[in-house]
Amino acid sequence: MRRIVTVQDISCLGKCSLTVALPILSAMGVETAVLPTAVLSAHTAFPEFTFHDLTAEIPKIAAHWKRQNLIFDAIYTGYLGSFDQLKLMSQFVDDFKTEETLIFVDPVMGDHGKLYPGFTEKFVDEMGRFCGKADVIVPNLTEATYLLHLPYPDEQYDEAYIRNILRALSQLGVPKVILTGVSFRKGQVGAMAYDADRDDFFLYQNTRLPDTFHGTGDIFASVCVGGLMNQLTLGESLTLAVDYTLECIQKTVSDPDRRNYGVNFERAIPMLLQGLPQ
Ligand code: PXL
Repeated sequence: MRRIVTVQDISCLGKCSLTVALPILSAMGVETAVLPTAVLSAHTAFPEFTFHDLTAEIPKIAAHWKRQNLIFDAIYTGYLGSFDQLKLMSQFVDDFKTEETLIFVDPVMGDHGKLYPGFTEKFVDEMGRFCGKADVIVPNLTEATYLLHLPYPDEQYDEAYIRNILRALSQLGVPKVILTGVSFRKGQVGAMAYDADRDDFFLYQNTRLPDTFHGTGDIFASVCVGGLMNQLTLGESLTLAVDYTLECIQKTVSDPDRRNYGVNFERAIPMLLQGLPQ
C-alpha cells in the first residue's frame, strides 16, 4: 500500500482541505497520514471563523516520525497559512524526501482573480520558492498569475497564453505543472498540464456547470495525487480529477443553499473508484 502525508488545515465546517483530502485518498486505497496546520471553525469564505494555529506542533510531529523511520511515497501540501509553515514544510521535504518520494504542492492562495483573506504578494513569492522543491504543482489560474506577477485575464485567452504560463511556472524549478480551471470554449472547463522534461502538453476539458463551489480545488488536487499513487499517468490523473470534480458538482447542484458547505463528493466516490486501475 502506498503511503502519503498530506499537510493542510482542518476546516471543521465547509468541506475542503483535510476533510476532503483524507476521505478521497483513503477511498483511492492510499494510506494517508495527516499533518494539520491549523484548526478553523469553518473555511475563510464564511463570514466569520475561529483560527487555531498548529505551527508549533509541526516540528514535534516531524521529529517523532523521523524516529519511526517513516517513508512516504508522496508529500502533498495544500493550504499553508504562514511564512513559518512554508519554512517548516521546506525543511520537512528536505528531511523526508527519498529518491522515490513525489513532492506534490497545491499552492492554495486564491481563486477568481483574488487572494484568500490573509495572503499577501510576499507570501505568494515565498510559495513560488517552495514550488521549486516540488515534482508537481497544481495552481489554478489565479494562483498561477500571482506567482508569475501577471494580470488575471478578464477575457477569453488562447492556448498559446496558457502554454506560456505553464512553461513560465515550470521555471520556478518544477518539472510538472497542472493548471486548473482552464477553459478554451464556452461551457467547458478543465485542466492543462506541462511536462518540462518532455516539453509535452496535455489538455482535458469537460462540461462547465454554471455554478462554482468551495473546496473543488482541493478535491481536484487530492484526486490527481491519488491517481499518481495508483500508477496513473499525469494525463490520466488529471482527466479523472476533472471528471470526478464535475460529478461532485452535479451531485450538489440540487442543493443550491449549501454553496459554502462544499460539494457532495461522498456520493460521487463510486465513480471515482471506477476510474482507477482494477
Ligand atoms: O479550499 C481552499 C481552502 C483551504 N483551507 C482554508 C480555506 C480555503 C479557501 O478559502 O479558507 C482554511
